[in-house]
Amino acid sequence: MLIVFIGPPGAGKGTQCKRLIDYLKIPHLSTGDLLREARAKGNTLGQLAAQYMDQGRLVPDPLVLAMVGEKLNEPELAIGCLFDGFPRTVPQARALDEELAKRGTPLNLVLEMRADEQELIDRMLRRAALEKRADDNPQTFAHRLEVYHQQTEPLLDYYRFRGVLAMINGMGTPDEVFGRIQAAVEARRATCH
Ligand code: B4P
Repeated sequence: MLIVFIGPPGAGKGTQCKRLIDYLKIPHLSTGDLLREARAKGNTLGQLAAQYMDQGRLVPDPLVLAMVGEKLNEPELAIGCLFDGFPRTVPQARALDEELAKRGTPLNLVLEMRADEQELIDRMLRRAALEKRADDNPQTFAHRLEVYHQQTEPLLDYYRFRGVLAMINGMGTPDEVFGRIQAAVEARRATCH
């Protein structure tokens, strides 16, 4: 299955992807992880990306698409993939659709993770204390939420129109949220066969 996770920062995309990888045994592609890896290596992409990430802005589409383009051609993605935090803009979604259309493997499901804004802020503060990520501070986080509403939410209509969108309530324990995701995945699987 080819599944996209969309949601505001802290909605639990990364957390739930880890569980779904174990459940479905398919590869995972997290643009956030790839960008943080590039940053840790200190290469040109990483240095450029850091300037955007630290301000809570999206990394420009051409940089993200160049980075993801190579990965999309890897043969193991033919069995499926969990796209975590990608696409985040309509041009990214169009580029992904074009690539998947060339391979004749359209997206099966887009999971929209939703959670109350105060809960997102509380999670970010807890993660900030543990992981010390440069983009987990109240000011940057507020900007990341604004960017989500402006640039990423339009994707929801894009995918609703294509009939692949499912809303997941991201409130509650990670186990409770995963139960809802499992139900949505199984419902879609039943219609795929
Ligand atoms: P991401 O790495 O995608 O990060 P995120 O939105 O903060 O996280 P996520 O929703 O995965 O939350 P998580 O599970 O970790 O992006 C970071 C930055 O990279 C972006 O701001 C942007 O600059 C750049 N970027 C990435 N992709 C891009 C793209 N395609 N285009 C352009 N720029 C891009 O959960 C958060 C915390 O909550 C964790 O500590 C977790 O333990 C906790 N948590 C999760 N679920 C919980 C639950 N049910 N209850 C309690 N706590 C929970």
